[in-house]
Amino acid sequence: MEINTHNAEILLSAANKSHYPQDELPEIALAGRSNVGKSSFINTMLNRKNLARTSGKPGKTQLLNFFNIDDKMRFVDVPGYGYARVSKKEREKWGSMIEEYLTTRENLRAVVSLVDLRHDPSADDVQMYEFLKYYEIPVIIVATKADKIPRGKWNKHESAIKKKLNFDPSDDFILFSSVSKAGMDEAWDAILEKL
Ligand SMILES: Nc1nc2c(ncn2[C@@H]2O[C@H](COP(=O)(O)OP(=O)(O)OP(=O)(O)O)[C@@H](O)[C@H]2O)c(=O)[nH]1
Ligand SMILES: [Mg+2]
Repeated sequence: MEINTHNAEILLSAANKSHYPQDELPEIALAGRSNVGKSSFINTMLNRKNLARTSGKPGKTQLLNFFNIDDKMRFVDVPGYGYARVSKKEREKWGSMIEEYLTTRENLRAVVSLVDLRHDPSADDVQMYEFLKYYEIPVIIVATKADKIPRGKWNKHESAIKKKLNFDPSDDFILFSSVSKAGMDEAWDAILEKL
């Protein structure tokens, strides 16, 4: 598929199913801990500075944000998990919003699940991966902030992450940096393959 990735815009924000776009366009959702770099990933992939709003403040993204890409596909920016300063009630609301989207959305082709290359995956990261595997949702693991680790140590960090996730070798694993744009072409290849 030929996609003009420069032709992108925010389409809408949704709290539940009744707000989702009603058409057949394929969607790729971004999941990961708060602050891992989901919104930065979208901006980098679309060559935009701040289309998906990023901040140093975790918990910024509260709704499902749908981005239209050239009227051919969408990115869905999902609020991050594992942000400590939210109430139990908010966490539950978050959980049902994500679960509803991931388990019922027919447009969903794959989830890009982001983890921080520097650290072992959190319990939440492991749980997200297990959830996606359980529901047989195709997953692309993207290890972000690779610019913060010297190249010579990438392998070691990759192995540690795979081990902790109990990574299925048939899934994609991509080392990525929104700063250096490392892994961008590989990520596009993996995404286009899922559409
Ligand atoms: N060095 C470096 N910093 C990054 C990278 N990706 C994101 N960041 C920084 O990490 C912080 C969080 O990035 P966001 O993209 O807002 O993270 P998010 O996952 O969307 O966060 P929430 O919306 O809160 O869930 C920002 O300060 C980014 O500039 C990366 O690849 N390298
Ligand atoms: Mg965000």
